[in-house]
Amino acid sequence: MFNTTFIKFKDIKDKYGHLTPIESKINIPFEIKRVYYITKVDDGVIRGFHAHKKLHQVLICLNGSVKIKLKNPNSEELVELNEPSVGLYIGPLIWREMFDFTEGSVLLVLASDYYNEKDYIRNYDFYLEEAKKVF
Ligand code: T46
Repeated sequence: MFNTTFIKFKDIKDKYGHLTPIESKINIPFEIKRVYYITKVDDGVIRGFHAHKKLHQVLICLNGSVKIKLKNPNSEELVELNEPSVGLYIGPLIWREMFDFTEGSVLLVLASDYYNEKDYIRNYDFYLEEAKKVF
């Protein structure tokens, strides 16, 4: 889907375990200004239901798995993150819904900017209006 892609990071495995390095503007297509993570999501909870006007993000499921529904005005895709060496890039004007977090799952998010509620589009009809200008 336009404006989303998977990013494969290095998975350095030795007898001591696995290590995945991530470097701003090297493995991630933007400068990382913010990091947050989502944990302890109860069964049946669906998060998201928004798009961003300008924000770029990469989502990485460090433990367990989570499903993500991605939408633009023309198409819809369902992806699952379950591997700490795989990131999901989501660019501007992509609607997202995250669900089926498994017990103990940890969803790490790297973001291109500081938190700004004004960058969120939380109304789906307004989202469609804005996104149709671009897609
Ligand atoms: C996204 C998906 C993947 C902050 O105060 N600072 C922050 O940096 C963030 C991300 C959130 N918040 C506050 C805003 C809300 O009061 O934390 C609360 C929960 O945020 P929200 O309902 O937006 O969480 P999600 O899981 O629906 O969405 C989050 C991100 O907000 C969003 O940018 O793309 O994860």
